[in-house]
Amino acid sequence: FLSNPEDIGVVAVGFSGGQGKAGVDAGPSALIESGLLSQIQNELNYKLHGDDKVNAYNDLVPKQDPPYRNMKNPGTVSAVTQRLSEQVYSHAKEGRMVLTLGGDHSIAIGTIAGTAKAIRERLGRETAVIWVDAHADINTPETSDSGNIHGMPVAFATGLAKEEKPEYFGWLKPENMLNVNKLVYIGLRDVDAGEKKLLRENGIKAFSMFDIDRYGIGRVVEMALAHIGNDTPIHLSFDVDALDPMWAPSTGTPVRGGLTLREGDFICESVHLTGNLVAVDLVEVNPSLAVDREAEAETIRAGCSLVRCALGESLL
Ligand code: Z70
Ligand code: MN
Ligand code: MN
Ligand code: MN
Repeated sequence: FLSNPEDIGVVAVGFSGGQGKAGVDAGPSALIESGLLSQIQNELNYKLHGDDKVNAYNDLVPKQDPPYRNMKNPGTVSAVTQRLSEQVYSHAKEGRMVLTLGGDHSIAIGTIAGTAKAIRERLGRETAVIWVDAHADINTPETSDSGNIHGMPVAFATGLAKEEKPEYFGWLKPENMLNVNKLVYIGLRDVDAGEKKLLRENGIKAFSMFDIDRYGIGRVVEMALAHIGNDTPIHLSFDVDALDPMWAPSTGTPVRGGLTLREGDFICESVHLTGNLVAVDLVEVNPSLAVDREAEAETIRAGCSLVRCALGESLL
């Protein structure tokens, strides 16, 4: 194991500033209230570090935060992800696996920055990222049509988007960065034209829903793991909208034709089995967007299932 198998640091990030819909900031409390952390502690027997209080980061929100390079809320997202990167780093440097509950996917700028740095220092290794999502989230500020930073985290994490100003992600240093060769996508089906160009030009490995239909989820995961290489520390960043809206309807940008819950769980189980998992993000659960209570509960149940599978629940 590349992190202590029994220790987990939990960071609950009640943050929605990377996109425009209210409510995704209530994702972590919904997951926690449904019993996720007590299951991790009492059924999966992890020792939990950190508290179960949700970080709102209100103290970090600037009074004024005008768009910069087309980004919406740039100062807020930068400050929150910088703080989050320090929280994640402090767990990961102690050898704990880190579980981050979002929040919108912009927060992965902070989680990846934190794990990449800690793993470099602790193990002298580069971290790989498995990004499970309907979307590629690799727009640069200039390629983005929406200006929403939750569509840009991969560009900042890899350095494809560069910025010097510390208040606008200039705090990201080489030690926080992810190598594009250590990135692999699973589940893509709604990728912007500018993003497709970035994926192509940078030779980034991506398995779309087409590949999953063609090869099956088993071979796709096998190929994804082969790409990043045996024995490489893995950060799993799971956007719940990778799942079909049948399983996860309560999310900001549902896209039909997605993963079944079993396929999502299988990805998580497979990553657990490598023994190389060092961090997990579960993001974009937005309890307030469901059409009814059942759809909300369904989405929360799916999110909890994914996390438990990544922590080894269903393996005998
Ligand atoms: C689009 C953008 C996105 C999630 C939507 C959408 C990105 N490519 N990510 N929902 N989770 O705005 O850049
Ligand atoms: Mn998405
Ligand atoms: Mn995403
Ligand atoms: Mn295990």
